[in-house]
Amino acid sequence: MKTIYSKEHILRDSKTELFGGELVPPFECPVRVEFVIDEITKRHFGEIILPKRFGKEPLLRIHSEGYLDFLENCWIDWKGAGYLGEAIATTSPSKRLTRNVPPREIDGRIGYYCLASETSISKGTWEASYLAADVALTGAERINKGSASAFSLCRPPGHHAAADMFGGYCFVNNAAVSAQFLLDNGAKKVAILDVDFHHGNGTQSIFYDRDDVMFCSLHGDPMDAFPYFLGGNDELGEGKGLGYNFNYSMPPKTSYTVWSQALDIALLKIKDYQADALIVSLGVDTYENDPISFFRLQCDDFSDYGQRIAKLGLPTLFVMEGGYAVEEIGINVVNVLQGFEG
Ligand code: Q9C
Ligand code: ZN
Repeated sequence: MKTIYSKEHILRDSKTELFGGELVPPFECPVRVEFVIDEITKRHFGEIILPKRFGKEPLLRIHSEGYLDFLENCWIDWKGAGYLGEAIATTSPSKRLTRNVPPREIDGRIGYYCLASETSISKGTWEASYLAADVALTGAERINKGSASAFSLCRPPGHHAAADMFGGYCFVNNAAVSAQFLLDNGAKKVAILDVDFHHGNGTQSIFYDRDDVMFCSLHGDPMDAFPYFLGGNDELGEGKGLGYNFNYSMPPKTSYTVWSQALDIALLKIKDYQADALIVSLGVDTYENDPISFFRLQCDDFSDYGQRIAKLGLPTLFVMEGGYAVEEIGINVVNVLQGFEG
């Protein structure tokens, strides 16, 4: 399997994350993908190739123009306001602040487009996010041209990003952009399997009323885990999307025995759906030693579930999402990919 990677992910190098009332160095940091590249190299796991550039059109199929303009200009506008730190939203539309108009002023704009204020916007964030989408699209194009599989080593991640909202370390929804690209280039149905520890709220919301993308997510129960306000098992889709969204939320300390039972049920849904291609939102923050998550998967379990996914026999694009135990992130990611290849 080929890996698509650009070292320019380093353009996303924010210094701050709002965590426990402090500004700390972000969990979503550049060394994450360097550890993955090191492991791919060490284990001779296939070629590493550069992304092509696809322009903004594929992003505009998923995200609103106003949102992409905001991402592109946020850092400039923030500096222009004379602020000294990184761009952080301090207020957002909410239950009883419902005026649905993007404000002119940057504090208002960033709040309008923000779903969680742990994530700071810094110089280079837009450039890296745009490039991460190209990494994903390059993988999707290979799948479209007949490859059995590809690994898009995206950074920053994407599954929390909605049509017009960033947060949870995500800006552009790489998996959603890839799914739409496959549909726009001949696929009739695409399934997205999200195995990141966190619910893929962005991906769910983007495809919630559609039947041409099935979304299945395994994640920490939103009663206990970010993103808190979406991801319940009773969210099944709406309109013609009803019956094409499935959430499998699980409690703290969930073991692989329980997690893999949920996976098997999700894989059955995907099998019955008869998709033309599968996209795996691959977060390895389900690992037992992940610093911000609470499942208990061990390194070998990642190989095992890679194998189970392969049994679907679908052309499969793996898109990198979360995983913050940086020492083991490479091992766990390559275990999934190697398990898949058998
Ligand atoms: N105390 C991804 O894995 N912070 N994003 C949670 C919990 C946000 C994770 C704070 C976690 C976002 C792509
Ligand atoms: Zn995650």
